[in-house]
Amino acid sequence: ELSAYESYHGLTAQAIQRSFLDHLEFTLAKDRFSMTELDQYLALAHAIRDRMIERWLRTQDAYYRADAKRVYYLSMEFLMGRTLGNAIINLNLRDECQKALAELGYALEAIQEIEPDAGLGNGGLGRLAACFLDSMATLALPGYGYGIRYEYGIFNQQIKNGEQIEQPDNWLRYGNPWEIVRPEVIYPVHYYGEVVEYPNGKGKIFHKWVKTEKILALAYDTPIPGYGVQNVNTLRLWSSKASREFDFHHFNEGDYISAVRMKTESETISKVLYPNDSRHSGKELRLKQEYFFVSATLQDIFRRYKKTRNTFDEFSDKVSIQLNDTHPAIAIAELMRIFVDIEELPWDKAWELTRATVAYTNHTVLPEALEKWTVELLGKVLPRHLEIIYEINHKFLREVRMKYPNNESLVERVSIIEEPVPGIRPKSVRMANLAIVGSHRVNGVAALHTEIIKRELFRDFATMFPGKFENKTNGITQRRWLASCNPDLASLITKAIGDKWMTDLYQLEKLLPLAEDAGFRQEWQKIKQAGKNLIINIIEKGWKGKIKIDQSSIFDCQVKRIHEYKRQLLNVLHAITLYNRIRHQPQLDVVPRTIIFSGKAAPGYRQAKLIIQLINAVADVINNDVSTRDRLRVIFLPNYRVSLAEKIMPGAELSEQISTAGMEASGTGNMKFALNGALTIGTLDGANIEIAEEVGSENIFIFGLTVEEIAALKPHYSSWDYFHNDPELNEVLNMIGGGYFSPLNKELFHPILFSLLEGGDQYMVLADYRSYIECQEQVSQAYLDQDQWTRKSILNAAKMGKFSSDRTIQEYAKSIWNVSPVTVNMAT
Ligand code: DL6
Repeated sequence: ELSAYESYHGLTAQAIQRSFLDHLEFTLAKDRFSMTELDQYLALAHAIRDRMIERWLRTQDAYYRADAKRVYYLSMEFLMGRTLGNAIINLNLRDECQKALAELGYALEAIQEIEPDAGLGNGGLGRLAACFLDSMATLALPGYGYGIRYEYGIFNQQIKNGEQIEQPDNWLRYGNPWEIVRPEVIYPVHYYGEVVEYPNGKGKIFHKWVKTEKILALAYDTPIPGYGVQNVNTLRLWSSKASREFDFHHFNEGDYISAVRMKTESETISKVLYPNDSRHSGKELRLKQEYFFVSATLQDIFRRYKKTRNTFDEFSDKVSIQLNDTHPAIAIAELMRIFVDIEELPWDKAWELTRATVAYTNHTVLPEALEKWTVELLGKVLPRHLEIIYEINHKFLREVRMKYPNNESLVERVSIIEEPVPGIRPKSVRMANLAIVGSHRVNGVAALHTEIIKRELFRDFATMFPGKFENKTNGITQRRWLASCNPDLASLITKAIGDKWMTDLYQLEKLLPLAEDAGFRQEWQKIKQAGKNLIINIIEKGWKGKIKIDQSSIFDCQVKRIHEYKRQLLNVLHAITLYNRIRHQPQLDVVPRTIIFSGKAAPGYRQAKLIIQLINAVADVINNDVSTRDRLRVIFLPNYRVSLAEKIMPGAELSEQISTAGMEASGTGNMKFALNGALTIGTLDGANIEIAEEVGSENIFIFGLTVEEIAALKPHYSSWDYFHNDPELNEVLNMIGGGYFSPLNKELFHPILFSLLEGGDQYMVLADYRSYIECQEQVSQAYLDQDQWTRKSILNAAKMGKFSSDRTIQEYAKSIWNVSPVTVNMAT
């Protein structure tokens, strides 16, 4: 018999089984006859959660007792995916869980499939935040994630007649066993109203923000277990609630219906994630969301700081705030408002503390993604913040003018306020400029990207503040992206070199000599094949057995958001080129390929949605052509999400990273693929460059124009020349334009052709076409030598040490945050 303590805390199969059965009965009120699959998942989730609670409590206590400096990672997005499998890995409970469940006749893998993804993000930026949380906990750093508990995450994508249809993602429908609501952690957040000035009696003017509309932010906490340590950190997400005062006021006036309506409206703030990954929406609700979580988070940070301090002198020694892009940049104005208006600190002191506390990460150079709020909207929703921003700008520009006299064009460029141009653009606040001026560090997310922001996007600032700009190349957590998603490969690796790679990914270099070991290659190859078979199962299930996939074909994968700069179109042009080659020469000896796409388009991005339609239309023609389909398949897997990515990575052989050079800030999918042994075909863009440096040019397929070549070509680039001079390309484009893939609507894809030709081909697709096709020929040739391919596959994984998010976080901790680990000891 187990003690009560054991059944909550025990790490043996027996204790986990006891806990599972207890939760089934007492938490879910089910028995083994009435329970559903959902109940199995929930019971196991609760059993695993129990095993984190004591560590979680101890962690908070340890940070408090160490009087540690905390890092607050503020992000509008946390793309967490599923939690169960990851928690089991980080608690090192996989074998015991499997055993506990097997005895009851259940399979862990099947139970994991029940969990819905927490899709509270769009793509790279949100997933990076999730990987960072895992690394902070594993490195025992006192780090907190702060964001929004969206009721609806990223939409579910369905494909109907080749088109993307968006369905709401009601992920909380069956409850979320990982979160704990904190009814006592609730803060008011204010909007609208006006600012009044009043003298403080000592000759100073104070500002008060009055007549506001108030809503409440309620905290929900999710535990973030580290691996190999006792630390369990916290992700705190805010949910909006109508305030009580607000309710009573309207209810008492007797207008019951409008009181209920207003209550619901105030609860819409945390209702839904904006599904744009790279376009600023400019909507009032989005601004309210940004301020909502920033305001609640800063109140929480101040509450925690004030528990141990009664002056603000040490604020920046105890608090570090990282802004994940400019989405939380209003925090700079809010910090100033708290310091100056509420805590009554002198402006200069407040400004010094704010700048020493805040740091900003830029994730994109696309101009359409840079946030600008019109002065009109910001002034309406946050009138005091607008005044503060004006004041920050006024003082900043005064310094600029002093340092760089008679340079009004510089002043215009660096100003936080963008002046209006009648009929063209309204007067606006440039959030990136605010973030740069108000931070002590600004970082890009890969070496090239950081160079580009220093040289181009933020050139003036980089000249003004040379020490402020740094690179922090992105990373991914090997716990999720190898140990959890590819357990067979992980155990082969561990068998060969031990398990230290779980916390020190550079250990994978020990695999290098094994690439020369035929037996090891064979085992590696066997596991890759099993990964491919898993993808085949997904495809065959999705197409109800109507599509057969050749298990020896190259699994060529491009999975990421659909965007013109990521150039899924280039990949489609290659698919059609291969198709034509086989059609024209039926006896041609080609290396069979399965080209797999997956990804969502922003619902309002018409061209991206049309690209999805084109992929599906091309897939339809190719997959139904009996003369080619044994050698070429094109597949679009619907509803790309973290849990689908986890199934694709193990079986992928070729990783498509083919963005226009200079446009992909970093990419992180590129790292996940390579870690799982895929070879990359890519441009010299983002982190691809650093991947190439690590794996060596003979183990990666690089093609296309470089950033410098693009800059040189752009001024006189004519995509028509490529169209006229390359017969294969010409044929492909004529097919798309002539309705070959859309016989019922021959003009359907004209906008795509237009963008590539009349439109000027902004993303240089045609300029890179020939180089890409030739590079793909090298891929096919290389694939013929399976043994050599496997060698390269092992080398790729072995060289991924640099791309652990543990390395990235260590760099942030050292050179931006100045935080140290705090060990949590369960024995004391
Ligand atoms: O830094 C994470 C991730 C990069 O890897 C991608 O290259 C980049 O496109 C992405 N950026 C965004 C858009 N952000 N904004 N704003 O998701 O960030």
